[in-house]
Amino acid sequence: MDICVIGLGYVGLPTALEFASAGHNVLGVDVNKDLLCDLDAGSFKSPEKGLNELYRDVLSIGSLRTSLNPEIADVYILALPTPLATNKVADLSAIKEVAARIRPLVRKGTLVILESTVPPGTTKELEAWIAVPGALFVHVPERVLPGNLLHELVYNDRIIGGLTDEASAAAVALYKSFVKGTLQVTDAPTAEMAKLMENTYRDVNIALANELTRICHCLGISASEAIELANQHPRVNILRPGLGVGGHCIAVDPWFIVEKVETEGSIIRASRMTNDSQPDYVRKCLEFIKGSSVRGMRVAVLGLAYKGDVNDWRESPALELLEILKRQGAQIMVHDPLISVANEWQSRDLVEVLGWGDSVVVATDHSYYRHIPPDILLKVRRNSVVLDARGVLDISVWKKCGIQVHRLGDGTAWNLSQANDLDAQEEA
Ligand code: SAJ
Repeated sequence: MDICVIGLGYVGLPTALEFASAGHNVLGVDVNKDLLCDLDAGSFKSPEKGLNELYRDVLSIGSLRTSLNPEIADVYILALPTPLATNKVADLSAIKEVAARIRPLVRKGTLVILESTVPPGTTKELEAWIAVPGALFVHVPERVLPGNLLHELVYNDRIIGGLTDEASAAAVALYKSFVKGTLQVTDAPTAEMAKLMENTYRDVNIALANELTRICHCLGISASEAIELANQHPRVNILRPGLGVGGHCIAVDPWFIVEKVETEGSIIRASRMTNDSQPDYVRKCLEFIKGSSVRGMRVAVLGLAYKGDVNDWRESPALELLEILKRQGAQIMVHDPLISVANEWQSRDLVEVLGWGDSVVVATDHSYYRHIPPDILLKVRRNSVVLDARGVLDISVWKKCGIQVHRLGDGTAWNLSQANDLDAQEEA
């Protein structure tokens, strides 16, 4: 089949490579000329496990071409960004624009697949934007986890939501060429909603863990121990509190549900608010433990990525924390083992960062931080306050080095009204 994959991001490119490796002729389309040059020149590199090997295999077969422009094909796969606009609704402009570009190329029987995460009803809208009678439209939401992307792309079950049975059947036949998981057929709005529900479920559950931990702080109860005990119930699985939710999916997708029905969605909205306010909550925790406002404090922040062991800082709550600390007059130094620069933040040497700060906040649960050797820990300044907002540090090793580590939910009573008082004093 001739397949045109439009959008070669973290979903589109691996998808294009899998189809190319499965024997299809693939045209990869993107607006990023540098990426296309790298792909054509054989110099593309990715930190994602297995992706470089797959790319080299495809290069040797010669089944992937790239272009800035779509061409006539049997199948179009749209893997385009659908960010959140400032008014908390989905920005579908990239999809609309591509719909206009492929419209003259689509024929009766052409399969148009939307992989991007979208509000319910968007696949139907896409059909109207393209408006070619007999063309087949399907929503096939992506479900991959950065860091384990290729494995999940092949082995996860996939939802296939066609506007018609014929469209679903065509998509099933296509995805069978590399997906080993089950292909579950439904209609397009159900597929759209199922994808959004997956990430909303996770967001609400993370918010619950964060909220329970805040309540435990007020009561002087160990949230981590209580969560561990509650999770021994066979039907309970409370997640971990942290710095909030990052990445471009979980912090965004719940809004695509609530935008559709204004009169409902209170739990979903509240969860978004809780998770979004978590970086500022952690700032208050730091002030409480240190007993002073962050103004002038030398804060060493460990981690820029939105979650552990990835080099992705999209919507990272670590960056939000950095912005808050900067706004409030803290001095800041940053380290991340996988990211050298994110926005204005440049990763520095860990020894330098730890030796400089009079407080340390762990913002990302990179496994690297679990194994910081004692000779480096000895560089941490005496009397530094260490707040592990991700529960990743091996506290016993830090303790042996004479450093007390504070964790969210560790059982200490944190009366954050004191931090609120400091805020009020700052404002006055
Ligand atoms: N987090 C916590 N506490 C936890 C678990 C996670 O604070 O107990 C934080 C993480 O640190 C991170 C955020 O939540 O900042 C989200 O991380 P994640 O690993 O839960 O998910 P993502 O955003 O990397 O990928 C999600 C996945 N969806 C689900 O697990 C339901 C993935 O399968 C989707 O494909 C992806 O969103 C997407 O593209 O939609």
